[in-house]
Amino acid sequence: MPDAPTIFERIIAREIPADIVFEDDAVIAFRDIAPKAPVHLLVVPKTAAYPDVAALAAADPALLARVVAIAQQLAAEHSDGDYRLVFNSGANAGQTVFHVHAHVLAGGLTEGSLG
Ligand code: IU
Repeated sequence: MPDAPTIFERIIAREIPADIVFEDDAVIAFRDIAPKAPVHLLVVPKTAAYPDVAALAAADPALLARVVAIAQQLAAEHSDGDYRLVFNSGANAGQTVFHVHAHVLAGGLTEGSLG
């Protein structure tokens, strides 16, 4: 039996609301409901086939590249073009939704930089 739909599948199906900022045939992006930065967007491939970024990279690198390109485009549209791209992978790294997604964090990121 397939796994129950994740919250992102329900957002893609418009079963629950989200503040959608981008959508095409393969990808959707919306504002994170609990923002960790002035701009905090999630870029989500519509397919539920991949639980994390490594699975996506192995199976469909072109789709991962599309996610990154959309993240860059959205950072330019919603902030100054600079951004942090985060893929939590695994519960011990804070992943709660096992449908691959990129966090795009932008605006006021000077403090807490990993660099
Ligand atoms: P994570 O990398 O799996 O931890 O990210 C899941 C994110 O999904 C997290 O930042 C939540 O705030 C966010 N989110 C959301 O934007 N809308 C929702 O309805 C739910 C979670 I539930």
